[in-house]
Amino acid sequence: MRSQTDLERVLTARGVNLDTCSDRELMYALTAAVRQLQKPMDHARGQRKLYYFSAEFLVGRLLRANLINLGLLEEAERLLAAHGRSLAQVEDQEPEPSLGNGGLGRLAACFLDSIASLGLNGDGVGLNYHYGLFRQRLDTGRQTEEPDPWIGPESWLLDTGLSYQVDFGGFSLNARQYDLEIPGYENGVCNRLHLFDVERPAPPPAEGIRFDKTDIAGHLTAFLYPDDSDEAGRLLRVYQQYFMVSAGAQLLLRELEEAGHSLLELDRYAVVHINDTHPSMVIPELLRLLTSRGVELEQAMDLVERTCTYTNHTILSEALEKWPASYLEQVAPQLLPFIRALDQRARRRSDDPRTAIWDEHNVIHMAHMDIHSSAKVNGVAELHTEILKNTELHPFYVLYPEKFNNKTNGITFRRWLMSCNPALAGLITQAIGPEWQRDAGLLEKLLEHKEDTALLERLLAVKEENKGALARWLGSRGTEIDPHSVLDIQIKRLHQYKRQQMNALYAIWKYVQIKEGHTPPRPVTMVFGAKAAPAYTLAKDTIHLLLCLGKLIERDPQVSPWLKLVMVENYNVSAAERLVPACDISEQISLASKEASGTGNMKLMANGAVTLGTLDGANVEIARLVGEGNIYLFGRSADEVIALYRDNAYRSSDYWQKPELERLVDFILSPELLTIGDAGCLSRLYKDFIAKDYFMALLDLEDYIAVKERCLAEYEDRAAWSRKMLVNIARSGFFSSDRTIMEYNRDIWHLTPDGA
Ligand code: CBF
Repeated sequence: MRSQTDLERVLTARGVNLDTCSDRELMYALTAAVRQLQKPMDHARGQRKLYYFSAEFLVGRLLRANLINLGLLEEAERLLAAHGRSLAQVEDQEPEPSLGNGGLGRLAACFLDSIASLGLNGDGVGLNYHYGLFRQRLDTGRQTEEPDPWIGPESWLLDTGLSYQVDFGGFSLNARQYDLEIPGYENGVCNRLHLFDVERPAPPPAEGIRFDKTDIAGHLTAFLYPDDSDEAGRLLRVYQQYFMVSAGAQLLLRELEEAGHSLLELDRYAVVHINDTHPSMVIPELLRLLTSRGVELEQAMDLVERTCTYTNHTILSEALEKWPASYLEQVAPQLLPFIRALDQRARRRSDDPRTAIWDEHNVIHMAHMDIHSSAKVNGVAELHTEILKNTELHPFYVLYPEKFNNKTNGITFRRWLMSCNPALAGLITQAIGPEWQRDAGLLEKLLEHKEDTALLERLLAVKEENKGALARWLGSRGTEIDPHSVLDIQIKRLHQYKRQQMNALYAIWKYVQIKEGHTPPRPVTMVFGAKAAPAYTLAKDTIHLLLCLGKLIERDPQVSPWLKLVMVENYNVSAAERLVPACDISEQISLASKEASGTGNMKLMANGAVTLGTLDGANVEIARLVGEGNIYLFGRSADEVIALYRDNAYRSSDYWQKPELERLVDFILSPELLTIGDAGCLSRLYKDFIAKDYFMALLDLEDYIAVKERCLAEYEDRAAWSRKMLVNIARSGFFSSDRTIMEYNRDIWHLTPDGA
């Protein structure tokens, strides 16, 4: 008789009937069973430990990912199949934790996976947002926002029963600690993501995402990035940040003391990683806690500087947070003397006012505090780090050259290839063996197969299968696409620097071309997935334009057989897992110098998409790795763009005056579009194009159209294209987050892996 597997035993013991329970019941039962089988292994005692503080952890669904890391995936699939069930259907019931916005949060999630998989002792520290960023709806022709609840009766969250008191100006709240377990890849390690929450969260808002932003006790953990267009919203963000870092710092010191270490050994046993500026207040909070326990202030400042490390993820000033001192006076007045002391120390080190923490307008610069008080500061791609050193943070680089270093981002291939694209993963394993699953660098071996026509044909066939699967999934959501068309995909947050608006102008160009009889060699499907921040009007207008264009094209019998424009509603990790394997052309078209790195570019290349992009962020490294013939580059360089800003030399109207461009921009206000769309939204966008265009879409538009057309034409040489796909997959291994984390550890954190 067949013996029961671990999973089966646990499910049977829990009384689960695999034949009769619903998919949802089965999902909850599997969640509970996996949690039970996830035996946390304690790291060796006395080890240095990393605390990765981040406002976002976009972990995605966890069932399949955890099954893979625990080595239980095949067992689960076999077991379910024996009862006529499929894991794919079951996991569709799993709500996706809404704990992040975009690249920043997904990077943090990939990093936690890699930290555990490399056997490193490192936990995440964040907040338990109940309704996430928001759930996006597009059914009214524009974006509307709703709460995105994800915490169910049997979620992955463990209530630790621990809590920490956080004192705000005038009142206190308890931060309750919930944990998500993060198993490493087949190594028995299980780290944690600590998510702090208020004791009595308010129910979801009655309508949309509007709620009383002054009700801190109820709403502190309701939403990620609450609307900050008014002061109450900005203050709420500061409350959130202080709540997260105060609880996290208390947890750290408790663990340090429980391990028997003295506070003076903080830097020896702990690393506090500050992921972007949201957790920056951990610096003065640690100073406050250390001095309240008897450590001298100067000594505490030295200790904290040796303990903290900081990553900068953007040069956009809107994301380099600065808070009026008056906000901190209200939220956490106890921090102000420590921030003042840090500022005075910074001023003793440099008399350059550009490096001040507390400026003459009574504004506190979080990134400045991070740089002065961290042992290391890094950017997230080579170009980005160079821009930080030479331009944006130059005065700091002059002061602390030894602190600055680059750590090019990465992605976990376990989720972004093995899990989301099993057909491609299987094909790769057939060709080069399974070792790449532990070391993505070994994907390079695929280069030996560049002339292997059978493999190249299989590669094309796998892509077709994945496009078919995407078409079925979109079809089940009411959107039909042609799986045999070229899939041209732009999936990322909606922001003007990412230039979805430039891609919209391409769609207009293509529409006009087809109307004039220039049909493409095969149909093209342009797919967008993007959320716009609720208060970012032009971003929402861009979504509106894209939706209008989608409708216009669909209604036109002359154009619709050749062109389709689709916006995937509520783009999130689960949607990305469907889109990434199916993509032919990966749109990475930000204005050079503005995208710090990008990570979607890495996921898409690893799945055999070919990049169409500017020399921005990690695209620069992709281009170097794959070589000229395997990427489509266009647009001005970062140096040219930086010079244009410096000299205030860009006038979008100069470009708009070119008849070919004027025609495209003016189409936004054409009768065809105005009968579909909202005149207010469309004219706002139109005016922005001609009077401002801050992110210079018109600057690169002609080149973009020309190169995209060349890319579509070359797609028709299927044999040559399949070789490009192969080279992209083979060279993507560099972008494994395991490599990134090994570099962080080698140069920044210095943790000892288990078993070393
Ligand atoms: O480093 C991770 C990502 O972070 C951002 O998303 C961010 O929020 N600052 C950047 O925009 C990306 O370029 C970067 O890849």
